[in-house]
Amino acid sequence: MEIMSEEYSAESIQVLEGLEAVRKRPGMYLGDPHDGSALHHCIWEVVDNSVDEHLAGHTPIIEVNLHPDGSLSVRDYGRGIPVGIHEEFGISAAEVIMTKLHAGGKFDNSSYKVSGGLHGVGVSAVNAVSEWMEMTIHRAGKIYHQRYEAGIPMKPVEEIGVCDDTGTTIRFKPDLSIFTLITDFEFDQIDTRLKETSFLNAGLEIVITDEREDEINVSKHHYEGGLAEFVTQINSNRQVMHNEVIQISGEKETEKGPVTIDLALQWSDAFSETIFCYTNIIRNRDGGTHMTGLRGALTKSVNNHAKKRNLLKGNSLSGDDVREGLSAIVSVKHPDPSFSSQTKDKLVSSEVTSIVETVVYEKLGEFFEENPAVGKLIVDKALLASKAREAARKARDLTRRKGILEGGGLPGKLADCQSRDPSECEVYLVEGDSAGGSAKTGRDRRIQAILPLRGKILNVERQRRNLVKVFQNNEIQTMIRAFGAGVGNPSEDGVVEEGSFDTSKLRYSKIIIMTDADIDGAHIRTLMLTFLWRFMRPAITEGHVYIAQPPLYQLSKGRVNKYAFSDEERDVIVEQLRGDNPNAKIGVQRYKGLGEMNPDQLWNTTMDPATRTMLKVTVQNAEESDRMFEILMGEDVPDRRAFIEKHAKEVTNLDI
Ligand code: 0RA
Repeated sequence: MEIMSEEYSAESIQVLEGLEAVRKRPGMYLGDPHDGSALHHCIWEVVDNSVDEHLAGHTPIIEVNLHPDGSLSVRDYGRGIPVGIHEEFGISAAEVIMTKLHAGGKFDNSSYKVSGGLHGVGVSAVNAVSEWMEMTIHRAGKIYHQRYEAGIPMKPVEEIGVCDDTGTTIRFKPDLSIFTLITDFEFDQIDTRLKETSFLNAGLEIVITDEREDEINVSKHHYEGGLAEFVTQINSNRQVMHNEVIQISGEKETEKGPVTIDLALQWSDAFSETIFCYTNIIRNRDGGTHMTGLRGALTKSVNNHAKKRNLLKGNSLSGDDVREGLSAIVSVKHPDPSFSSQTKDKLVSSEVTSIVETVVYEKLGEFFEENPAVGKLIVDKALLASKAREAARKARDLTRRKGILEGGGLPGKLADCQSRDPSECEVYLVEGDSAGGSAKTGRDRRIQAILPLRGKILNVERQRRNLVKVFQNNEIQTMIRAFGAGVGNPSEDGVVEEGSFDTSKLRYSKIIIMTDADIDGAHIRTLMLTFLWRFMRPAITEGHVYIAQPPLYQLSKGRVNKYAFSDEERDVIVEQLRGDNPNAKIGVQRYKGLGEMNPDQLWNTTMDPATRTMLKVTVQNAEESDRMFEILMGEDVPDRRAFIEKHAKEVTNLDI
């Protein structure tokens, strides 16, 4: 390092203390450093600065590159970070931005400076957790550059050349002494998030280039239509009930300054509701006061319209009924928002509820007045939803009263385990009676229960209007009784109705789906997952659902038996068994079904907790999963074909 002025070194001591805090407790500033959240948060942090430069009207494009060396760069064509000497600190302003921990870190609320504001925890926190970072600035005809390692500048900002454009490039490589487990940037996650960013910033073009593989992958997002185009895209595989996306905007002066709201909404024939909420371009996963305002206005205005036009007999429509099939985006810009947590998952600023509610109620009322036919379609759909929900409730109560769901004892088909401690118990859902037989004999009967299910279970995705059929289905009743945790209805934003399904009552901490390794097996597995997703979702989201991995091949040479779980593994093992003798003709048996394995083989290869591998079913993105089940299991055949053709290459076991 160069020898620096005294002033510079004094300053750098403070900087070091700030950086050290971030490196010591990255979770406080950026999220979990092990599961990929902090890793990707770094990207959003850097991109947000360039988005601000776009909002200030200075860059039409942001380019994000994933480099083969594991670093990532973000480039914009804005004004370039100012490089002049900062009055207070006596060093380049750019260096201050890159190294001074943003005052108050993530605990301050200055996330609304539309111009030149650096929000979030600031790029300096990213710098602190980077093995290295490089800043390149094009400004006033000159190129400036500075490199940092673990957040520490290697030299003062240097002039390294001339240019005739302007802009900023930040390139950083995450420090793998801080990030573990998930250490690679995930293209799909980045693509999804930045697509969202460009939808929320109409006109901003974001280009993502993944240079890590030989085949370079480029994704461009540029939506002039903003929120309305976002909704159009969400509904692209659905039959919409009105062609125009309803757009609503409003602004209100508050004590804290002007609050503006923008919404786009459209109903389709889907059964689920999809509502995305944002505050200052940041997604609020758990909604909050903007969501409350929207919901209130929707229920009020649809009911109001229905009554005015005499479309209802008696009872009014519930919020859930009204929102069935709705896709909506709510975006709020607030000068000083409050959130329930540091991760900003839920907006709690109370004044927002009535602003959204008032504006939406008024505008939606006007829309229904001008489009009474659409209004009637929406009311009719809500009425259908209401009837189906009521019928389902009755069916569930009836089965419940008959003791079919609870209290009626365990199903006869279940070979239960001995232990009564759910934390160590697991239940195998096994396809077919013969595989069930092997599993019953081969299991550890102390902790493993076997529930054989016969044939294809009901495709619940096609029974969304006839839930009675779901609750009357034998295999489904059997599962509900065996698990002992109740059952919900497929519902509103995936939240199972209060008290209807309760994971704390689950009799087994692991529900393991074990089907044949063929197409039928895959289909049955998907049917089971569809049921669990729609009726017992917390079992999945709380990590109780697994997929067993039986082997595909048995390879034998003399008395030696080996098992292969993929074609590649088969080839490797065959080579191994051959050893020096290329002519040893190795016995290769392709297992067509679990039933072909004897109990010992099934235990050794698939069920022994000490040696088995299983896949845990996880959900990164509930909305995507909703759409996936809708497309894969729903009525629309062309959609399903298109989806499978698009994704066939990407799908691996782990995605299931
Ligand atoms: C402070 C002031 C100005 C621009 C920026 C920051 C700025 C920051 C970043 C971060 C990434 N890209 C950026 N582009 C600009 C305004 C300077 C002026 O008045 O010219």
